Amino acid sequence: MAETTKERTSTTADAVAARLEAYEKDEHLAMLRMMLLGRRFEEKAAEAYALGKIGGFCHLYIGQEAVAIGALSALREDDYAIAAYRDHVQALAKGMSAREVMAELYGRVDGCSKGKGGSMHMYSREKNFLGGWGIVGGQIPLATGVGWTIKYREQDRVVVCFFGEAAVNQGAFHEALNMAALWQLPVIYIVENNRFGMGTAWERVASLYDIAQKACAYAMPSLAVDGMDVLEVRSHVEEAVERARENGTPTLIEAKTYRFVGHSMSDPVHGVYRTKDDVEEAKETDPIKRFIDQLQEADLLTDDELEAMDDEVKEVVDDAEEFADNSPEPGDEALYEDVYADGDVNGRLFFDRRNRLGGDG
Ligand SMILES: Cc1ncc(C[n+]2csc(CCOP(=O)(O)OP(=O)(O)O)c2C)c(N)n1
Ligand SMILES: [Mg+2]
Repeated sequence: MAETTKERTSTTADAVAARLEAYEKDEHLAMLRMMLLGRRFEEKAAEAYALGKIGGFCHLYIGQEAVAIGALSALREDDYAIAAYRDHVQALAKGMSAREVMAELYGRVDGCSKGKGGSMHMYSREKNFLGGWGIVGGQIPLATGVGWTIKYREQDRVVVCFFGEAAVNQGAFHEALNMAALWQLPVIYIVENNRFGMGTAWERVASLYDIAQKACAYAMPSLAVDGMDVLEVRSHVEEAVERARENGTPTLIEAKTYRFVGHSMSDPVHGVYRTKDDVEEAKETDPIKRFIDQLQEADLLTDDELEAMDDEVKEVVDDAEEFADNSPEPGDEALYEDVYADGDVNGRLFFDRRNRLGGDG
């Protein structure tokens, strides 16, 4: 049985220096580029939404980038990730193209879900990004199922599952974690605690504020990390991934973070549940700015490199916007397509290790 651990993490100067040392310069720059891409991509999405080019729900991730990029940088390409509806940046960080994500936001045929899912349903089988789920907490038992599949197929893979803190009080969370710990499934559960579920503060709905402690009930390793620090997130997720690969030990990680934008595009940035000053104060911990400062203090990034990176990322985003704009809307016939699964997977379970999905999927 796994030991229950409750670690304290730190962002002291020594810890930061050690983490900066742990990766090559190009790895640091790749993480920073992905954070900038996520930010610029969503700024563009907000613009397009305001212009009426994107419809339906649209939940932005601005402020939380260090969590997705830190966590997903710790994975290999063949590992899986699954997320809630705040999923654009996770999709990009898992390797999906800005074009297919933007086209999905626009509801166009070249989107990753053929324009039928929209903002909450990013998905790529090729990149092992398993969505994009709109039901709060719905992806948590799904991740446990993916963990079970990995174990059953004896694969050397892990799955990272992202969800908000508001999902933690649901029964599904407890059932899923209990099974993962009991069966020793290679799942890393990452709670993105941005302090609010829509307009409800975590303290108003939680009998126990410290989310990491909840894993004690399942004898599962757990810890809290500073979710505004990409290197801190990455280093702790790497340890969890190692445990998961070695013997299938799951981990619960609470990433303390903050969203700088409204719950969705149709919600105000601040209002009854938080003040303008609260948001401005939180912005001082902007994860992108913090990472830039860390890199520059360590002489790993010049102003020119940063400017060139930002220009390149903006070009990628502009190209994605143009691509989405030019992609056609799905025709009426698309209503009847993809309603039921095709082929052998429909309605049958195979317990003889045949891989009915084909390939390695
Ligand atoms: C089962 C369920 N109940 C309610 C909702 C409505 N709803 C959508 S988002 C949300 C808040 C979720 O907050 P959290 O899990 O903290 O994620 P965050 O939005 O902060 O990223 C709620 C209640 C839903 N989508 N699904
Ligand atoms: Mg939340």
